Amino acid sequence: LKLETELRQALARNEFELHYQPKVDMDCNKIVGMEALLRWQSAERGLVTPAEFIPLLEETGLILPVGEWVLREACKQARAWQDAGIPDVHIAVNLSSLQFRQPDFAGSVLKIMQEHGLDPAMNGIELELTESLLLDNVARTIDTLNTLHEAGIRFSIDDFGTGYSSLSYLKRFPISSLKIDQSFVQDLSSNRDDESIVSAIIALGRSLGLSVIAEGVETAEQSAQLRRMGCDGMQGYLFSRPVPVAEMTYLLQNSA
Ligand code: G
Ligand code: G
Ligand code: MN
Ligand code: NA
Repeated sequence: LKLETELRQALARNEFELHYQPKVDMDCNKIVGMEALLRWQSAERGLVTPAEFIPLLEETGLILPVGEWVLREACKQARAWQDAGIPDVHIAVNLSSLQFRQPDFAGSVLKIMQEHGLDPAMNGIELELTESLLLDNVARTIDTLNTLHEAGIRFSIDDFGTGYSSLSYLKRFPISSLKIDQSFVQDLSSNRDDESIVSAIIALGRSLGLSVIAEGVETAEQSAQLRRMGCDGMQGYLFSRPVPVAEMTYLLQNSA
């Protein structure tokens, strides 16, 4: 069976699921949010990670219905956690450029939140955008971001440092946080260039009033260094891998 056909069936058969990876505060280790990461639970292939199928979803346009499913699922889960008395859950959803460029993307996000009884200003759905997505048609990007921002949606820039963000654009986008790409975190303690880049991103974030989250934090040493450098939060295997919903619920219930 062609992978494309399998992916269409996966959507129809509801074989996609979201795993969640906590973002934690650097000082107190409290969970301050989480990133939703798409997984495909295939009968034939087992658990498939997105690196293996996102490119094809994008090529075929299937990312549109799948991306909408992701948003709905994240909203459904935010609703469920709220109903279970877990407050202030903040779910970050990754967006593809194709999705973001859909006519009235902003309206469709707000509609999905409304359908789940979520007030965008109260119950954080955060959207993770890449630098290349942001810089493709800046005028329209700002328009879409502003519409959603005014309703209370927050934005972060994913994989920050790997793209081409001009600092002047950064100031014009209503962004709340920068996520330092994990490639700079990996060798932080031994590589002076990485250390310089990370410290520059933290300084930039601070001067623009953005929170800075480090990705791919795997060791206590990296965590301690990032903390000394003034990083606000971290995400990575040190605290938790991306986990299924039941485990995430457990983590939330037991977060300091
Ligand atoms: O979860 P890792 O677990 O393997 O994710 C690999 C890549 O897939 C990451 O770059 C991540 O941004 C992307 N990704 C994960 N979930 C989604 C999603 O729901 N939508 C989009 N567009 N990308 C996703
Ligand atoms: O591109 P994006 O940042 O959205 O994707 C995050 C990717 O990083 C996912 O594939 C996720 O599973 C992976 N990831 C999360 N934490 C760690 C970590 O501590 N180490 C490594 N190597 N990968 C991680
Ligand atoms: Mn991401
Ligand atoms: Na990233």
